[in-house]
Amino acid sequence: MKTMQSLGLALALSIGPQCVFAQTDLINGQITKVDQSAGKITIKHGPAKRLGMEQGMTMVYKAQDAAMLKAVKAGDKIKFDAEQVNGQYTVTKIEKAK
Ligand SMILES: [Cu+2]
Repeated sequence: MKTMQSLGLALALSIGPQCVFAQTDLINGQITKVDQSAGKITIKHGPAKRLGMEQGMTMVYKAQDAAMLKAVKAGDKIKFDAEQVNGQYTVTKIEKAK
């Protein structure tokens, strides 16, 4: 019985960190341009296989919320998340990278 309990604990420990990692699995990038009036942002980013981008590139994303663009500026290094909304690549989350 004791063995079962420690096995369960070991499983919980090994699963935990992976879940945290999945949630923070953002794309690394650097902002090259912010266009607040158009609600768009240009990001030079690394591979984002989840979005079908095998290699790094520079491209324009729509901002999900225009307010997101107020906190960032060209040259900022960021971590971001994006998804395709109505065929348009849209940034859903931006975090400043340290
Ligand atoms: Cu891209």
